[in-house]
Amino acid sequence: MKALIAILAGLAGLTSLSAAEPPRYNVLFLIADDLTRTALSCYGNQVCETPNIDRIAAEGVRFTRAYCNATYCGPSRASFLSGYYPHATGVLGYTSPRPQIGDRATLPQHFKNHGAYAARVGKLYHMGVPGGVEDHGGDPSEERYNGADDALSWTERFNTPGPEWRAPGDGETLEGNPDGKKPVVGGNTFVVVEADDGDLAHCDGKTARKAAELIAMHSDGRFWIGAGFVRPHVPFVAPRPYFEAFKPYEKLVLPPKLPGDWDDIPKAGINYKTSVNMQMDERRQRKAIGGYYASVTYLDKQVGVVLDALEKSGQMEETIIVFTSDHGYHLGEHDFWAKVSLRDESSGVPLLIRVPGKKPAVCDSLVELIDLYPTLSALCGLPAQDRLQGMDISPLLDEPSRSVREAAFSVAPMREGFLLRTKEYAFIQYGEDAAKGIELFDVAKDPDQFRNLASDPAHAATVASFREKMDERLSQVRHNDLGN
Ligand SMILES: [Ca+2]
Repeated sequence: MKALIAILAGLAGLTSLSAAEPPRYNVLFLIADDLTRTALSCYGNQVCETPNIDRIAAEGVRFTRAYCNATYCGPSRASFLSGYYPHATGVLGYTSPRPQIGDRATLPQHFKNHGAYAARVGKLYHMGVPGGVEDHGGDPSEERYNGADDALSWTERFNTPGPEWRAPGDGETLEGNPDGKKPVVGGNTFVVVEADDGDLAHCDGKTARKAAELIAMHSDGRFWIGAGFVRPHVPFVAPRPYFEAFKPYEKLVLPPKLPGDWDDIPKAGINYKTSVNMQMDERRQRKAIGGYYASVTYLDKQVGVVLDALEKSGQMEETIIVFTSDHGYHLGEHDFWAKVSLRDESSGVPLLIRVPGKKPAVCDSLVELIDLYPTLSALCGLPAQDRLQGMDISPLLDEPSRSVREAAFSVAPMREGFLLRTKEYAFIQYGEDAAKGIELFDVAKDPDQFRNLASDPAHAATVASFREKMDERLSQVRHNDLGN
């Protein structure tokens, strides 16, 4: 019987492949690196203006409660591109998911298998920034520039190395440099460079132009083009004019600092980068925000280049546009900086989906990046795959007031941290048995997540219920067809 089922399943597979129709739409997949939604004007930022990203928001659906499935590059990208949670594949670091998924198709590969031209420009899977994208000369197609890429996902792929922290200009190392004697350095370090050269000198300018060129070249057939930008990941490098709006840096406002803020945070919940361990005084903190915003406005300009190319190609009404980031970022909230943290600034992501013919809307449903694979497949009429762990959230595009998930689930493997985020609460535990601490925030009353209610007896039942739900969620995630 089993054999018969296998044969029938095999035949069904063959039929669907032989009857493969090209996808109904093109997909233009735009992804930033380390971009918190709080930095975008379409999400309410009053200082950092992002008119091009806002264009997508104005014509598409803007998700206010979208969460990544892991709060740093490697596992987040491996997850939403493969369609499996980090604890399903075990990809918790900076590697490709290919060894774990075998010959199963990734998101772009599914489109490729159904007749689309699938291209990567820049960073889609993990690439070290700046280390992996620094231009050391030679041909950009050399293997050393591919990072933790997955060749099977693409018809073609293009790397766009740039000068990064070595860009000529005015640079300053803000992190670990209290006496100001350290020169500008590489690595995952807070460095600001007000660069002399223009847009095209840097990675994202090259990524935008290459993506624009590919759109023009492939306007007569279906495509899935991913443009992966590296800003606003550190180093905060952008051409000089992008910094002007944020100067003098002294005028930038820091998030509120509460005395004793860390007293109710478990040790594992203190982020890996803080104002304290980075030795950044308030001048440096303000400049870090200015450098980040300059990087975001530079990124926004490059997004505009790609959108203009799409418009010019005449494909706007045949193309789905997605804009997102691999995870969010702290800009000094609780004196935390960067990613990894499971609080909203770091686990929340911008998510904009524009589908031709659908009305612009704002959607407050909880959604996850892992939902993108089944959703884009459904929108383009490609076969659904039961094995995928995300949900098809395309019904939300027609009925944005609906809600499809009770909770979003995200992880910070570096901290053994796990998040369940409902509309009412953020529940975070450290360790699979929560032995390293728990945080519970009433996000309706305390959106900035200042009061940890985990040890409040009045919330004991809520904590117990979340503990159970977390165990269930992890068990569901590990129940899959990968056999890991
Ligand atoms: Ca990242």
